[in-house]
This record gives sequence, structure tokens and C-alpha cells, in this order.
Amino acid sequence: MNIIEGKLQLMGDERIAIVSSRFNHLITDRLVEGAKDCFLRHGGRDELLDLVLVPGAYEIPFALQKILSQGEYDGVCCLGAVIRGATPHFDYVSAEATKGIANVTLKFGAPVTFGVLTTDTIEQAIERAGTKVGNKGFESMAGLIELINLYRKLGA
Ligand code: INI
Repeated sequence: MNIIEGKLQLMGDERIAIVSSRFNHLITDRLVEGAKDCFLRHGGRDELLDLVLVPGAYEIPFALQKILSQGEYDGVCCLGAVIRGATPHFDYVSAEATKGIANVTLKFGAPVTFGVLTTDTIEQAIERAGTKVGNKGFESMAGLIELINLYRKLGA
């Protein structure tokens, strides 16, 4: 059996964008740090990493669409933090961010990862932003590196 899979390894010439929302920036700033750390540790070059900031997770898909339509990036890592409040707002924002990112990704067929936290509490978000449960920004960038590597092998 031939196994085709991506390695956690960059060539060093990849241009990557992180799209991050500012809302709940105490959390999203940590996710961005984690993603950047992962990119640099796996052979990425700082000058080839761009950070695109949007107001909230709802706006991530629109920015993702613009970025991918430029055709200048090898992959995009989407980061955000949607935290449940007292109203149904959480459900609308998290659903639109999730669906929107998936739709745009399918449209362009480019490597994109989903590092948008959707949590019931601030504590759960903190746990996933560099404390008890790791850093989902780091993990999201690791997933992106693997995808870029895999898509090269698939000739995409
Ligand atoms: N945006 C987030 O990224 N996280 C949230 O938790 C959040 N909540 O809960 O309101 C949130 N709202 C803002 C939304 O993403 C848009 O920026 C806003 O509605 C303007 O379009």
C-alpha cells in the first residue's frame, strides 16, 4: 500500500498568511504567537509570514476570500476566538465563520486551516491559547504545514 501524507516540514520559500480576528484579542494574540512560533520552528522565514487582522470571526471568510483570490500565498491559517455569551450571537458568529471558511476553502482548493476557538467559557479559551490544553494556533499552523506538504505531493 502506498501511503501519501504530508510531512511537518517547510522548504523555507512558502509565503503564508495568518488571518486573525481582534475580538477577544487577549486570546487571539496568543493563538497568533503560537502559529508564528510553529511556522518559524519548522523552517518558515519570518519575512514570508503575513498577519491579516479582521474585527471579528464573522469577517474571517471575507478576508480569506480576498487573500486567496490574490493567488500569492501557499496557505492560510485562520485564527479566532468565539466565546459564548448570554445571547444567541455566539451561534450566528461561530456558524458563519465555520461555514464561510469551509466554503471559501472549497472554492479555491488551497491549503487552509481552521484555528477558530468556539468555547462556552473564557476559561476554556484560555486553556486552548497556550495553557492547559496547548495552543490551538500552534496546532493550526502545524496542520497547515502538513497540508502544504501533502498538496505538493498530490500535485495540487
Ligand atoms: N466575534 C468574535 O470573533 N468572537 C466573539 O466571541 C464574538 N461575540 O461573541 O460577539 C464576535 N462578535 C463580533 C463579530 O464577529 C463581528 O465582528 C461583528 O458582528 C461585526 O460584523
